[in-house]
Amino acid sequence: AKDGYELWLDYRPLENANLKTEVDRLFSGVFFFGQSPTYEIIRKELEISSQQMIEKAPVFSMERLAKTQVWMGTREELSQVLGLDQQVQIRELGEDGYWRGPIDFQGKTYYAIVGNRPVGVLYGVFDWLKSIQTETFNPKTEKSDSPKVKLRMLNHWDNLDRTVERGYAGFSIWDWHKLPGYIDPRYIDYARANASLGINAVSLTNVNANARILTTDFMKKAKVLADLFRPYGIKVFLTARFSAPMEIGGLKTADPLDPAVSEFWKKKTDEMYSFIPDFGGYLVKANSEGQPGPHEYQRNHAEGANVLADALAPHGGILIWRAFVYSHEIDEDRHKQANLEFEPLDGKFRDNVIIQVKNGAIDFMPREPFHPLFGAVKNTNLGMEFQITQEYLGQATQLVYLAPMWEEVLRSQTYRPTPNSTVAGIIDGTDSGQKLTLMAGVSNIGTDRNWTGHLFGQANWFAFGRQAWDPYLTSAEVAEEWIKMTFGQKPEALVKIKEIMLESREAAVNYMTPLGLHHIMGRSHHYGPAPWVEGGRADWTSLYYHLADSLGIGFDRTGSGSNAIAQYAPEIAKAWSDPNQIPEKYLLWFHHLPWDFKLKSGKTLWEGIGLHYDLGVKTARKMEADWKSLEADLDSEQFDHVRQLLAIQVQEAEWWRNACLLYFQTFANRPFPAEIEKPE
Ligand code: GCW
Repeated sequence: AKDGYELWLDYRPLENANLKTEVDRLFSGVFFFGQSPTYEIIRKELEISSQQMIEKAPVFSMERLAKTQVWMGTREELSQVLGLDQQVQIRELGEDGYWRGPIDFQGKTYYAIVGNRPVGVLYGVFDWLKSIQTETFNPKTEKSDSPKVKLRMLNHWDNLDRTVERGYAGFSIWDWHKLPGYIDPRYIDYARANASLGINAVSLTNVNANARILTTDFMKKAKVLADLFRPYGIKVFLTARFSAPMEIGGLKTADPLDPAVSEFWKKKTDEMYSFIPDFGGYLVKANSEGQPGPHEYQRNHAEGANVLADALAPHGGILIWRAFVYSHEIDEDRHKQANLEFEPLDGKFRDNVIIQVKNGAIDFMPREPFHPLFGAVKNTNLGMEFQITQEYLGQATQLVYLAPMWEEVLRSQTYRPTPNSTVAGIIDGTDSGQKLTLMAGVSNIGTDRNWTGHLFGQANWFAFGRQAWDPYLTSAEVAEEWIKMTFGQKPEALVKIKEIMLESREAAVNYMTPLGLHHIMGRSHHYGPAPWVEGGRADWTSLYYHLADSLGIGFDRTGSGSNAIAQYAPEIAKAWSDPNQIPEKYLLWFHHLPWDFKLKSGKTLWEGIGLHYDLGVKTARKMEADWKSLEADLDSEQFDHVRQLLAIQVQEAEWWRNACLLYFQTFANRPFPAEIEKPE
């Protein structure tokens, strides 16, 4: 039975006889043109995969020609056997790209996997193995690929005591207590999984950072992980607490313009690089939700970020500064705060700074319009922050495939800097022109045997990596790859599982927050519905967001309200200000409307809300029924795991629908539409 530990690298025995013969032949003679720790890793991956797929060890040939079937190496290493055109073509694939395909040489055809660096070869090998796993491999065709985003990064919100903020899959996999002496084999499997997707950077620690992360003892621990990850092409980043100069540096201030403070950051950073010569850099959350930052000293975000950026620059390090800033002390729509603080600073950040922006302006809701910072600045590097862990999307009990949500955000048209610009084009540099590009995902990984709690959480880790590599992939093609690699090749299972995945996110939006509703989850834990929550900080209550009363519902962010809509390009601001023109999925995000407002369907707003919640529940039930129909096709342990969780998901969907509709009815004072199941 399968417990999910192997992730998508669960190389199943090949059933297709032709493919098996072909793989057998190729694995019988693999030759490396050079030497590199990364090639050792490739050898190990071929050993694991070959044993499992064809029940044989691969043969690593010692001679370039006679016994060899497959050539591996960099463009330079293979230069004698590559044609000139091919060399040019491969060079253009850049640092992380790869080419794989047949090469004719002295009357024999070899299969070659070539990169510009060993890590490119590694990516090529993983892609090759994937093509075998998904039965799409053809030794006669060539394929080349290269990532569109430079930093493809996981952010762990892991605390030093191994608790994980918003983690639903057990504890942190980083065992700081036993480091640096003890290496958990899981670290290696983690690196393999990431490298198989092209993820090349990880921030190990929570953005709500502990200053101890920057102490010498801790650096020694982090160094062990950095050394382990290096041959996989993965760089380590750490979170820096802005007040560290006081907490661990003995200073009286953390004022970024104080010379002693910049000296602290310089020394600390030099020390870090003495342990980790290719250290990635720092990730900082400042002046947000009570975290310390430059505002304490009347300095702005640029002044705060630049002091750390200057310490990193001589080493080639990068400073990632988050745009998730808001404070209840500012009497403004929370939606507006990031733009209010960052737009005036455009051009003031150092070149090695990236501002990491959440996909939407509020907080990882089931659906948000794209963040208005994308497109609003011209001379600032912007990176994307997605949340893989399902804080607001059912946590670890619900199957919600997030790729359609990310796809929706990435394809959103920003109209700036050019009329055709999209969010993807801004973060990958094609529209923005920025060279330093980043996509980060808040990890859903923990100590659970299957890593992510819910087996389908693995699909979100997988999809994040794939979309970070190529933001233009469709969620459907990514789902298909993952399904085949996880469940095998049964066509009926493939079709049904794909359907379940592709409808899951819209289902969650429907039974949680349809028509632009947002942030009506339970206070602080964010699990389950609680549209009635009040008290405490205004912007942490549900009432702040839905504003239901006897007349209507929704947050007016148009000119008659907070006017957050004006932070978007004029094309958007104009169209979306009209409740009859705005896409209905964003309706109540921007408009406060009467309960009898007419929707495109001809139904009233009140009826529409009821129908959406009800549809969400019905879709959840359909997902459960479809899954149950696959019992004979699936591994029993995997089947049962997901079956039980889907039963919980159906209950939770009903809970959401019933709670929200009964609560909103106390304001709307109208009967439920006749076609829906009555909430109770
Ligand atoms: O989504 C909110 C979470 C906090 C988190 C914060 C952030 C790390 O509820 O737990 O803190 O966002 O992104 O900084």
